Amino acid sequence: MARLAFPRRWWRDAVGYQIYVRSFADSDGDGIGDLGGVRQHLDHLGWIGVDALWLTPFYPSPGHDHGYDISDHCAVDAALGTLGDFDELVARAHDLRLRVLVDIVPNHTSNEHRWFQAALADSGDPRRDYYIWRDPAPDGGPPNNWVSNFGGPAWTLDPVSGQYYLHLFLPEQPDLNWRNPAVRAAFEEILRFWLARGVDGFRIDVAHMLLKDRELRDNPVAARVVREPGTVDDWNRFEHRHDLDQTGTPSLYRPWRALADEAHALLLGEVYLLDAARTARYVRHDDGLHLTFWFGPLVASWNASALRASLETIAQEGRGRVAWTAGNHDGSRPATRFGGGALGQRRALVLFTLLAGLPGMPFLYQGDEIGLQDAELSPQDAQDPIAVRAGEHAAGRDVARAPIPWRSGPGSGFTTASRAWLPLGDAPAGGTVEEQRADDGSWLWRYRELLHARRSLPELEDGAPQWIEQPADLLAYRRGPVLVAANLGEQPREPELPPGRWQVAFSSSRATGGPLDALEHDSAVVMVDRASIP
Ligand code: TEU
Repeated sequence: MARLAFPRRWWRDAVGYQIYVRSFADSDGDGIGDLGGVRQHLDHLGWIGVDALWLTPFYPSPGHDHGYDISDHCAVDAALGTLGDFDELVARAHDLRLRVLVDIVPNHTSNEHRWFQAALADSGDPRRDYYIWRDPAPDGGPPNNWVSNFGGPAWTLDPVSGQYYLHLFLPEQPDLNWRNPAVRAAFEEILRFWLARGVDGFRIDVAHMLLKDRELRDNPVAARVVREPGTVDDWNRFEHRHDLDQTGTPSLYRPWRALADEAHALLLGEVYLLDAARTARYVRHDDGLHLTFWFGPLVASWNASALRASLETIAQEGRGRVAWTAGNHDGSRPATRFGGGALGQRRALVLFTLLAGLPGMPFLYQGDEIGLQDAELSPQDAQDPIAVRAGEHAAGRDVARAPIPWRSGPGSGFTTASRAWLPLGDAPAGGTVEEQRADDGSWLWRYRELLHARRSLPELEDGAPQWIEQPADLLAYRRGPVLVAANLGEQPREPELPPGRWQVAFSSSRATGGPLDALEHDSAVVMVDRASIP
């Protein structure tokens, strides 16, 4: 597969876009989004002005965690297409100068993966040691107190061998043993496979979780038990001292980095730690990951000083090696989190404007560019294992996974099937991509204007942004001749601007071009100092 002649570090000025493949577009009428559907809608991404797309897992999978339980890393799930479809998608994306990132899931496999099947069949098989097995505790129970991210114990008994295996997610997602060199070698092969097919990088699932404490010591209890064990709250009852973010984990990526650098490919980690210093360890060294996601904005409340604190520390620690995101397929959408309706949509754009000016790579999650809100789903529609297994409808992640409303009418332009895998819901009037594209006052146009303004900014240094003290509810930072300011309050307010001839290059709420008097409530601007530009 031909590779685009990219300059090194193509992601320095790039904007990413996350595609949850099952819900983006269905090209074969089975109600499930697929690779063909992605290919057919690439022009949408080019039009908005993104540079790279990240495809969530499309590999063969029994689907217990919708693709994050992989049974073959080097193939395409029949419901989502073929390797030929993947090649066509990459070729078409490259024609449009869009880079393609694929999701790599190294923490665990599906229990149906041939490695785990071999491990189950014969405890003397070398692949037994690809996973983490332990004898029961003296009372016959699990070997330690670790719990699964999705609730319940992190250990399941294999009755045949009498040993437990570890799974920090579902029992159908056994954790790999990254202390085994054969596992490391196997993943280098997987990377080589996709690099040879022309991918431009990898988003690495739970990149901080691969190594576990050698002695599998108990985790300290962090909070009192408020609910019965077995709920999704189990995870938060512990301090995760021994089951994740172990000392050697960042350096596991050294050989990956060598492979990626040779191909000018990006390594982007999902390091969900919410601690800036610990997160930055994964990108601090030139043999680590290139970028890490920062999830502070996903848990932030609508408060200027709290938001600034979350962005400031990681921008400092991460030194430009940060991927910024306001939403993804694992939680509530920003427009809903920040109040819902038009107010929530306004705020989501403010947040994205703030993220888009920081050093690093901003990512949009599909649908956020049209101001999509959480889908309203009834418990019987639930698909997410968190909702289905634990009966935790409220905690389910389906709300952000509903299919994209491309246009009005049956199937919403997503599918020709009579039912989609998750209900389509009714897009509010003017809410579809087609309608918004025809209306230059729409959210879609504003996101596009932001990305186009960003592209036309003068070249910016990677150094940490300089935060400028502001009146309450406002926040602002400067990167040389560029300044981003936001008003999170309910009243219009004038921001404090440093000396300069500041002009508005983008406004989340009004026309651009002139100077700035006051920032409307829940609005943000990108400004350029004309005095400092030749
Ligand atoms: O998510 C990892 C994950 O569960 C955390 O980031 C989670 O959001 C955090 O701990 C808050 O509780 C990734 C995928 O994005 C997700 O879809 C998968 O289910 C999971 O890994 C397992 O592969």
